[in-house]
Amino acid sequence: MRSWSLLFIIAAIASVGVFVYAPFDPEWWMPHNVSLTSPLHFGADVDHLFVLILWITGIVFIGTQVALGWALWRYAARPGGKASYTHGSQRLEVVWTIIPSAILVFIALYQMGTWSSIKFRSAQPKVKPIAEVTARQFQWLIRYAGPDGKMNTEDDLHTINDLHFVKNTPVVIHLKSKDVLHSFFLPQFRIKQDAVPGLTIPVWFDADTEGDYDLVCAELCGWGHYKMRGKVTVHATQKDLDEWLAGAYRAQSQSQIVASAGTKGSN
Ligand SMILES: [Cu+2]
Repeated sequence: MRSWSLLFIIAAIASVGVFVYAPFDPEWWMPHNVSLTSPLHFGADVDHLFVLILWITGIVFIGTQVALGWALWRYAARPGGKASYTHGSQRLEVVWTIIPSAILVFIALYQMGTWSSIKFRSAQPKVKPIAEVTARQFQWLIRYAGPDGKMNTEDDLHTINDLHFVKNTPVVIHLKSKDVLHSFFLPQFRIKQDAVPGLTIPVWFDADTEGDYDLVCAELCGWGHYKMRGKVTVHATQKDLDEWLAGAYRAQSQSQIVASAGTKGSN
């Protein structure tokens, strides 16, 4: 029936509208990007790739939807109409196999520079890791070097779901997992890296705006996956970060004193 073809054509027009609107208003469909102008501005590169792929898939999508709408309308069942049988077109099949393959090869080559600057160890900034981030069901355990400036010593500072650093400064963290696969995901930084049990994986990034951002797990890691959510605080200056570190360290020492006094009391 022709009226049904109209319904499907309207659905296609609505989806095409969404596609056409999306590249002109990225904040509508992607989290705000805080890594556009900073020294490690992967955010801008990743967004460029997103939008490029959106244009390619969008144009193909519009083309196929127009063809679909035309076919629905042109070949809708009509009283007295006769079905015609066709074996298809081999030439058409070759064309629609070669074009997508060529597009895929192009994207694979085009993104290589961005991929290597985010993932290749040779691109890792030569700075001391600011923290060790260990994923476990269902928390991010974060360890900073304490006052001695060294990691894995008695005076380390431990926080849960709370990562701090300074804007416009390259940040390196060491990512680990205690149990299963997790994925360290900073949506506003366009950074995503699996945390793999048994491996220590360096991850680097930075931000150009101070503020609070999300740290979430992007790998379905168990029943509590949804609550594996942390906070990233980007400070304006090193002084602000040092003040926060000192305060957190004082709070940790105090709770340790209280805890040890509690144990002594109960003995
Ligand atoms: Cu997880």
